[in-house]
Amino acid sequence: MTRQELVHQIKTKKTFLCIGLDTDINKIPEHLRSQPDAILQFNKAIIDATKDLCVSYKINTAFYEVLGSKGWDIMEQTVHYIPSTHFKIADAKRADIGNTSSYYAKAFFETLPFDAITVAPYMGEDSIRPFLEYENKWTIILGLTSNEGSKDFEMLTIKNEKANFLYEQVLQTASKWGNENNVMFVAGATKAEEFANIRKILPNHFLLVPGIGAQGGNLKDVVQAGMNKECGLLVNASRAIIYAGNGIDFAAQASVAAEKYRNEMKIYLDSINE
Ligand code: OMP
Repeated sequence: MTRQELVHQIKTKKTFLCIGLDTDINKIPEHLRSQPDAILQFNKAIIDATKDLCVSYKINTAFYEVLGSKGWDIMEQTVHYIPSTHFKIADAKRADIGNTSSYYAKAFFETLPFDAITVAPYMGEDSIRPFLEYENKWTIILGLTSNEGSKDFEMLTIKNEKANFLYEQVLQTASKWGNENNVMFVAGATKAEEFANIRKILPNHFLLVPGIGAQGGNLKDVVQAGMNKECGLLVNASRAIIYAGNGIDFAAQASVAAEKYRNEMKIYLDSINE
């Protein structure tokens, strides 16, 4: 999907919500659990109920890999079920030596029809380059993550003339590997106090923002410091939406939770279009 198409979807649907399909067999409603294709049924019901409220779905591969080959098959069927209008993210956090990365890229961009993949920048440019060679595909590089451990490396003080923290150096260097049309960065909603700083370094890039809902990040804080004239944000919630209910009406409950976020996002989007 191109940047133009993504921005068009955001403006038309008045939402920049990304729903995380972190589907866990232990958390899905009991009435589904005994069925052989429980996770696929769950995902399909969630997608049917929420597709008008979001522009993107993020499949965290861990929740599928844990099930072995069956899980990989469910992931494949799920990504094919997502409408072509939606931005499909493989949250796989890959990147390796170039030769290996080229097969990760092929796996997620050719064998599977994802629009984007999350990658770790630690191994440097040659580990990311193979992902960038695909036209109209996106590489989402971990910038400042939402977890506690971000302080261990990402927030290390490095103090050179351009950066105070290591994550800033990552944003500065890695943004040059690609461009605003094929690179996004992860910025955790729990780190909203750093968003103004992130926007100084990357005024135009899209940011994938996980961490609202279950991790306690706040949508308003993220938007106030992080939104740009094209929106520039994909805000992800996984557990807060997909497990909003756990009865027969779980999909309707997920839709209610997604709609709450969408309604708030609509107000913010209207304010940049005025
Ligand atoms: P919830 O906390 O349930 O909304 O899930 C958040 C999702 O975003 C999970 O799939 C995480 O693996 C992912 N994530 C983070 O929570 N923090 C990050 O810094 C980066 C990611 C990610 O790359 O998506």
